[in-house]
Amino acid sequence: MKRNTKMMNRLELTTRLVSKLKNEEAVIGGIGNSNFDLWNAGRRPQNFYMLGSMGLTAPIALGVALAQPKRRVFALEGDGSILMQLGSLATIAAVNPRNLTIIVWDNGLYQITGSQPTATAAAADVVEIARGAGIAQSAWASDEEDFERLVERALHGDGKAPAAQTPREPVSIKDAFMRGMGTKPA
Ligand SMILES: Cc1ncc(C[n+]2csc(CCOP(=O)(O)OP(=O)(O)O)c2C)c(N)n1
Repeated sequence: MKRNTKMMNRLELTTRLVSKLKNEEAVIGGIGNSNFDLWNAGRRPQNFYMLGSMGLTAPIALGVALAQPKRRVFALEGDGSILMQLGSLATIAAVNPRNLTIIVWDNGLYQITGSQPTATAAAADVVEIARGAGIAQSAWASDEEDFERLVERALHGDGKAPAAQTPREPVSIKDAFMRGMGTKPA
């Protein structure tokens, strides 16, 4: 299913995430904009500002999550960076740490180096890739409220994959029903 999300502001979402962290959760900021937005969302001793290497945010976060299983850990990564290290998704799925959440800011760009398009601007779907790697709870955030709902789930859920939920995609739900009713061409 093609994603159906609204364009959102990365700094605003980072700020919404950080404002929900009340238990010294760790946040690993990826290279570039993910990092700068984390910095600007307010300094916390539990923030790790990973500078330099694309794709290392999720592996570092995995290490923190395994070392401190009682602490919730968030990785903030750009789409270009996660695309460079897709194998880490399969490793994370295999290890299956219940306390780790990876947030990918998918702008379809290598923005910080000149806004060259990434593969997600063409055909790749990061959420489908993550699901295929075995991370069953992967989901698109369709808007800011949906993002907060997913953060709450990460903070208060038990990390187990939920039973299938209706995707929050009003237009595709309506279109599918209309096709089922024969009032819209297949
Ligand atoms: C292994 C590696 N290759 C290339 C670079 C140069 N580089 C730094 S940031 C960046 C683009 C990052 O794109 P993305 O992760 O999508 O984040 P955005 O800039 O869109 O926020 C590139 C190519 C690097 N730092 N490390």
